[in-house]
Amino acid sequence: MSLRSGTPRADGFSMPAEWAPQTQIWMLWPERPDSWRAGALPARAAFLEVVRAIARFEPVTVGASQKQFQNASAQLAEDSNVRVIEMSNDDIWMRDCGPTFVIEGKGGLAAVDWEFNAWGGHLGGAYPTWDLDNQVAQKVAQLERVPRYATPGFVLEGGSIHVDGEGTLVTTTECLLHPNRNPQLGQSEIERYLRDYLAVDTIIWLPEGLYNDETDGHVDNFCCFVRPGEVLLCWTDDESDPNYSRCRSALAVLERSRDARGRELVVHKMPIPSPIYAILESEGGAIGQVPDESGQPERLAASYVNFLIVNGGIIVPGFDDPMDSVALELLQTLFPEREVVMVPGREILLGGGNIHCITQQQPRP
Ligand code: KQY
Repeated sequence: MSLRSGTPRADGFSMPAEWAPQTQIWMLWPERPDSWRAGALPARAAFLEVVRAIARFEPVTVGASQKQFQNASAQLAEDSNVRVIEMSNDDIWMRDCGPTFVIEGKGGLAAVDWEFNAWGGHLGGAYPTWDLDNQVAQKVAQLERVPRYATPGFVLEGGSIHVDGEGTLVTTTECLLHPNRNPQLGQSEIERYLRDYLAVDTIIWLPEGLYNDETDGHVDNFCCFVRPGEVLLCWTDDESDPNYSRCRSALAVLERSRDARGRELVVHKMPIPSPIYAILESEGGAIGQVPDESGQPERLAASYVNFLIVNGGIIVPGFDDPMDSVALELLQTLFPEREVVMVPGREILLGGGNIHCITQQQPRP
């Protein structure tokens, strides 16, 4: 399919909100041994729960490496709403390496293929090479026979942006202005890419994302739109939590922002779970905390905001925490017309993200 030379905006395309009708969800099968413990078996079990939860609502396509294609196919064979395809990859983060789909009024669908550098390239990126992940968006676009807009040299991950589908985008300075993404560009030049490729008019810059997020503060782990004019923001009242000031700085920005239609934003607060640390669960059952460089156990960036909206449903990670039920109830209130399904989120969190990070929705134009 064609590589388009202009920009989506010039051709009448824009990025719809996640709650717009979808055709399917794209995912990638866990394999990488330095991301996933114990031969990736616990991660695959968690991943399968996510796939099956989504497949209750709409079709899922799972890309697996040539080595894992038969295994993934066998494990998903029972589910007629899931197809497995062979797709080389470096890891499972389809939100970030996959395409951002854009639609246009006459039924058109296209894919934006951002440059992907594994959250920082050689300046703190997660893996030494990322060329397979960087081809994922192109492959998805070709499989779906949709035109593709590429941004060679401009790095962006899908998890670093959220849109309301009515011209507003929310992101974080911590991520988009990080020198390991597009050091040659200033804020206004980065905004130009967002305006041209996603057709947004108003960009809300939160200072930071959640503490210790491996992505340098992806907004999809911290704050999202729940409908036009309303956002959901991670929240803690614990002054000793490093997220305390991050949540307040974000709230201050949101409270003085107007969206693209001139509306003030209603901010809903989503509690974060109690601190969760990386624990090494060995086969024999021994448990030990993984210390960081300073000898402290590593705090994981656990968040209920990392949920996925699907047709008729919300798929949200749970952490076996007292806040799980609070999060479920709040999401059910915010999305009364959708069924909220909580699936265990710890194993995917150990790899550095959660349900929103491992999925990419394809809107129905
Ligand atoms: O989008 C994400 N949260 C993925 C981060 C993965 C970092 C690699 N371990």
